[in-house]
Amino acid sequence: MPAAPIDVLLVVDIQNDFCAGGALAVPDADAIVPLINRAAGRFAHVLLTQDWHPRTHLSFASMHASRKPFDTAEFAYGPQVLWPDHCVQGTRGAEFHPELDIPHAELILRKGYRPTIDSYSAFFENDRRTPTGLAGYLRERKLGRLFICGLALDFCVAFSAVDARRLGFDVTVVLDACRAIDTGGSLRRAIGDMRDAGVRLLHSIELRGAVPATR
Ligand code: VGL
Ligand code: ZN
Repeated sequence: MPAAPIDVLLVVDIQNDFCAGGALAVPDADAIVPLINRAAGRFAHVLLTQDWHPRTHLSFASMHASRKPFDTAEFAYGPQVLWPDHCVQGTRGAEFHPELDIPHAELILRKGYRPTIDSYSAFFENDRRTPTGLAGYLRERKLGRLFICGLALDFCVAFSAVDARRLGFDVTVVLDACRAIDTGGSLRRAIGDMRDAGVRLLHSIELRGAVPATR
């Protein structure tokens, strides 16, 4: 019999620029940090993602004359939302929230570092082709049952969850440990896409039944 898949918590983009006072602040983002710290305590294996852009990233509205943040532009790979400059490599805005407290996190996966390709998903960049390497990492370590939380629910969390399902992982999103940007109908679309892909959605209280306490 094949061994049972191992549980892992993927904590997405809990960085200053997505929190209060940040360049791309997600409403009420700070409220989820204690929930995530508590959830992480249940998992033996936790991975973090970090949005990590060069200063002149093409997803920044500032790179496009006469374009504003939250406009949509046509990129080589299709439509792309233009963002305020955020999570620039080596800046305070790109650092993790000071109250994020997960010393046992095993991996920090940086994404969005290619100047002309954005990367919402922790698995594939927005061209939907360029892999980040995370699928191979998870498979090699037999981390087959993913729980995902963080920012933003309608972009990096949802894209990661849907890709993980397509790659054959068992995927649960912990909804109350996420917050959304919600621009141009993105939140409705993201919830629909996750449901269609077979992503389980639950509340952090339900982790008690879903994940045996390992720490
Ligand atoms: C994100 C927009 C741009 C996210 C990252 O973490 O969801 N959203 N970069
Ligand atoms: Zn970004």
